[in-house]
Amino acid sequence: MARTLADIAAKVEAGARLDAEDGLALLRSRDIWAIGRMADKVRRRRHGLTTWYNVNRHLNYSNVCALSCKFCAFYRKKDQDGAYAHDVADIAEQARAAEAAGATEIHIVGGLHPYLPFSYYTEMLEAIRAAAPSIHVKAFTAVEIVHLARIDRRPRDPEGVLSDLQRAGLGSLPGGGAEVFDDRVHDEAFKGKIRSDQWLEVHRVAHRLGLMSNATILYGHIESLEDRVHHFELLRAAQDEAIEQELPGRFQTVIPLPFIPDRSALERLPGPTALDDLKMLAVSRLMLDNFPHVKAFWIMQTLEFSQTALHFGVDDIDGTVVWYDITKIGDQGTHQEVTVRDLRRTIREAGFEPVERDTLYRPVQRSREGDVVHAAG
Ligand code: V47
Repeated sequence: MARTLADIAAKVEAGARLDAEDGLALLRSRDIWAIGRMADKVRRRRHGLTTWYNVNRHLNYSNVCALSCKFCAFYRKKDQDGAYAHDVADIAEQARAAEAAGATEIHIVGGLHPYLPFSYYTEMLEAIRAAAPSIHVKAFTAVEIVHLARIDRRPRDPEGVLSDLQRAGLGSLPGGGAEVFDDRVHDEAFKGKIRSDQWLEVHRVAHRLGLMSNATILYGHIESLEDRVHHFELLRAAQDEAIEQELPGRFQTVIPLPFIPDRSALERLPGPTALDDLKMLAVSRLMLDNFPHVKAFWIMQTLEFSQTALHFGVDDIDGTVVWYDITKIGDQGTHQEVTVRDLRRTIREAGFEPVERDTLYRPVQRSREGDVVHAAG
């Protein structure tokens, strides 16, 4: 018999785990209020009214990429107009400026640069540590980690790469590059990228080494609803395993990313609607019952939308951001920033309580001047 929303609501009420059929029924349903109520219930059970945000800065060290993923408008080929790769000294200076402006985190990702040596990445981390010792470096997607394992002259595996990066100052892994865990979609929209098994393996290794990490799902392009549910199932199983094995690292946060068609090779596609966006955030909360946090990334959804999303399972908004190059809607430039004041007002106005966090979700306390005085244990 087909699963009804009432069946699912009863499971949610009882704190029971949803299965793939439930996930599919939720994604197929048009009853956005019923879905929102369930997600909000689970969110409030876990976090009450607390809504996290962070003072961060995103940095894209290079847009040069060996791949040509159809959904991506960010990459350039090495000699193409607009291709760039920042010097280590420039990156360290940006980290210093970010720290001086009060950021607790720098989020660094780039394309798969075909020629930069492995030493560029370790030197980048060391230079940041010297220039901005208090800043947490969340950097390099699983895709970049596998790329680094391939480019080094010594035979490497992701474990060796991650250990070297960790020694040089890497603090955690972001959730990018997961796209949708399905081979058909992979071959059509991001052929050449690592597949789901490798993405999950890099995160497993990171967790073994004590690194926290995040996970994304890129939806609203050529994937099916079944593919989305399958993606959630694989992420949930990976987190179950980390918990069962008591690994020192875990997934902290899921970030559902709506596909932005602008300037990509899939520009003819319409991209997801706002209702689909709300549903994906809510279903992420409901399916990923072992992920503590669901994050709205306002860069891709707008801050106004993120405010509504707080009623659909979201407990976290990333962040002050400042610079972002990977996606731009319409004629937006690279400078994309919100102030702490706007973030807090957005959260408060929705009826929630803003709490500044560091990357590991410890509350940050600041002096009246705005200096970090304490990130509680
Ligand atoms: O890996 C690329 C995606 C990701 C497009 O871990 C696109 O805290 C939509 O992963 N439309 C980068 N998405 C962003 C990301 C992220 C963002 C915020 C926080 C965290 C975190 C991670 O953006 C890429 C790719 O999956 N992406 N092109 C596009 N056209």
